[in-house]
Amino acid sequence: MTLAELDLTGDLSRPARLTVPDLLGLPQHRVAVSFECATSGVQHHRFSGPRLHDVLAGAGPSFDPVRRKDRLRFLIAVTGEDGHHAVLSWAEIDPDFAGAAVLLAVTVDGTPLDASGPQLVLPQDRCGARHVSGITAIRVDGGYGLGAPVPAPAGRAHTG
Ligand SMILES: Nc1nc2c(c(=O)[nH]1)N[C@H]1C(S)=C(S)[C@@H](COP(=O)(O)O)O[C@H]1N2
Ligand SMILES: [Mo]
Repeated sequence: MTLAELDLTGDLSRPARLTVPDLLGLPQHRVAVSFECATSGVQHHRFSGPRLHDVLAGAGPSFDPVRRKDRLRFLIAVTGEDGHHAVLSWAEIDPDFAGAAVLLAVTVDGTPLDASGPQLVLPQDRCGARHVSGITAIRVDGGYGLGAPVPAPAGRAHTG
């Protein structure tokens, strides 16, 4: 069996190429979710895997950890093998902000995702559309590439 690989890139000190066995090295969480699909109605699934926040924090996002406001400009862009694409904000999964228990699932309904790749699980979403499956890339972006201003020197700004 060929292991699917996921490229974790962007504003990170430790970008990585991850497989499901790599993700099994982090604390695993289980969740049962129900979501509605516009075309197929309500779906129920059980997922397990690490928290997305744990995966990304391990890759060293390039914000100032003591300035909470510095995290607010970060987004997380998730891409599936078929090109399906969704973004989250960093604050959505940060325990100091919305703290959603988003998982990077490595099993669905007991079936390992080693070959097909991990799936995004968002227990807070009513709709299923952001549950991107077969994830091939996650990009963390602090916004400088999108024209965000460079932050004020440390010590002058409010810490948030
Ligand atoms: N890669 C990928 N993931 C995807 C989609 C997709 O088109 N491509 N569709 C989404 C939508 S619209 C829904 S409702 C759920 C469907 O999940 P299910 O197949 O388990 O019902 O997957 C989501 N994840
Ligand atoms: Mo859907």
